[in-house]
Amino acid sequence: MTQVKVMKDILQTNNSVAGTIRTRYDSEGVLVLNFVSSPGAGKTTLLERTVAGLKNDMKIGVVEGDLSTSLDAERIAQHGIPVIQINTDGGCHLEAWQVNSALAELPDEHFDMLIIENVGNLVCPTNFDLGEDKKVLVMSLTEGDDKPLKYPGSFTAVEAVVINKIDLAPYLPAKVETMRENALSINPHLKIFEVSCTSGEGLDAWFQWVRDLRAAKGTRLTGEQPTNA
Ligand SMILES: Nc1nc2c(ncn2[C@@H]2O[C@H](COP(=O)(O)OP(=O)(O)O)[C@@H](O)[C@H]2O)c(=O)[nH]1
Ligand SMILES: [Mg+2]
Repeated sequence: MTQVKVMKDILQTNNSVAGTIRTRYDSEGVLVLNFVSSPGAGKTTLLERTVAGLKNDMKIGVVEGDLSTSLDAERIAQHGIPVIQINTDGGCHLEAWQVNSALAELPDEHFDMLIIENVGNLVCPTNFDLGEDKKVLVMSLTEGDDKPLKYPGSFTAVEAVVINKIDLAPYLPAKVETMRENALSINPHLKIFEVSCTSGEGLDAWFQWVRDLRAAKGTRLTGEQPTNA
């Protein structure tokens, strides 16, 4: 009983800070994405691809979450993008207060999109709202096409699934189509992308979805000239 109460308190506090983050970035027209996945599914590689594909169209900032090390942040920094690393020191997910503190460390300029890479874990991160517009689950084919059925909560908590590593399909028993069907059987509203972050296959549809989400937030892109009304 006590544990339930403590968990409720933690989530309530988290949701309150997440609400503050959401209100701020809604008012500024900044798109916020939260990447979640098992370790090694390809979150950082998708982030690198996304930054490389979209950084000429929009100003992007990144928050990296990891148990330890700044290795992922170093990968992102190589693309010339502002990035802040959070080390959770054993924590299996990011919480909104950590993200809020990290966002305060980003350069004081207008961003069009912020991407948060959560700690690699298929369960815990999906319980914690970080004030994002969309949670995106990266699921690699190497994890097996039964995972949507085994981790249904992760598929109901997100708006989009990126099925990654489809280049490996010829070598695996897992089938892209089965993973897609299993994911949709859990959550029929999911937007699903089938990609290879290695070959680049399928990424154009992903880029377009992100561009459309950004446009839907309303505010003009950084660097775009205001139109004369
Ligand atoms: N074959 C293949 N490997 C990939 C792909 N995307 C990522 N990887 C590899 O998978 C490993 C884990 O990727 P990473 O982005 O670090 O995963 P993260 O832990 O979710 O951030 C790295 O060795 C990547 O090079 C892909 O589409 N195909
Ligand atoms: Mg990573």
